[in-house]
Amino acid sequence: MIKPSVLVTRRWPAAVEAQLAETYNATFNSADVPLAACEMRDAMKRFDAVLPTVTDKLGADVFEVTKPQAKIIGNYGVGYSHIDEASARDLGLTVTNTPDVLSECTADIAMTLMLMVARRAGEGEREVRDGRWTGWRPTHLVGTKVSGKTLGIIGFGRIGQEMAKRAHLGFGMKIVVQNRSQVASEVLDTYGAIQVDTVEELLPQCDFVSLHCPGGAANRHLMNSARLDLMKQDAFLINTARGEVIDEHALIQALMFGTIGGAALDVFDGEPRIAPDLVQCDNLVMLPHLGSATREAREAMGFRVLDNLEDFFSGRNPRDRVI
Ligand code: 8YV
Repeated sequence: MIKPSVLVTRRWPAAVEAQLAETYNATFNSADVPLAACEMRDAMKRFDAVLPTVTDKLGADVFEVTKPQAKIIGNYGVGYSHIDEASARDLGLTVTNTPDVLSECTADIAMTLMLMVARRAGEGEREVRDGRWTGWRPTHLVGTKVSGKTLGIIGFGRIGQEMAKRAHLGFGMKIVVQNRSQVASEVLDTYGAIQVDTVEELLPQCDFVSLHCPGGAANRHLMNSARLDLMKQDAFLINTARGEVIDEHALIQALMFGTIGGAALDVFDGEPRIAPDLVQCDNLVMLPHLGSATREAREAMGFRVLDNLEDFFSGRNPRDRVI
């Protein structure tokens, strides 16, 4: 039997690449440089499966192919707002993602960010490294207590729930959630959470707000200046979802004028480009999209793509089909 051809657009963990090479006629991107749109379009014509990541923009232009060879896009990652859904549907492509296997690690990074910004860990680290630390004093880098506070979670899917588990069971936090559909009461009860209908209702109640909703057009600038104004003046905003969910210009204003306490971001609009003014904000923690960056999660994500490919090429509906 001829092995299907697959294009892997970035370097993946070695164990997964080895399995891909054994099972498929696999082409790897040994330079690990993101493909240009024209190369991606070319890939749609030449490979049975294309395996992209968040760094590949699969906009409508990439799908302007009359007879694509590609039948499946096996995305490495749970979020897929970088793939133009309408065009993929028009071409009859199957698109899969990698949920579950990164939920715990992404929630761990959201907790890391929440603790870092509240306890001023980024500022402290910069101070120590710069040789500016003059010693202990009662008024030095005094932050905000996290334990027992109220955490608002926007988007209560798998990652949002892992965040609630850590915050509620580990830190005794009260949990308020906003989600586009009603969450089952037994799920809410597990985390002592209450659900509110709107983001407007959630924001004024919370000491911390963590974003766990999908990106894409529907949630672009969900946190805009009007909503940032609804946050408490000493509240913190955490984003491990997608950069576009926050209007960064409005966030910069809020941070600079101190209308919120601070923010912590793992994702950025137009990343890896960072808006220069963000860098000026001391009450901001920034990480370079590390949500799923553990050996365990990254391998599991790769093997989950392999599971989806196996289903697809055996004529079954892939378990993580999203389109
Ligand atoms: C991934 C993520 O590493 O899975 C996601 O949606 O945001 C990341 O944690 C990245 O998307 C890889 O494609």
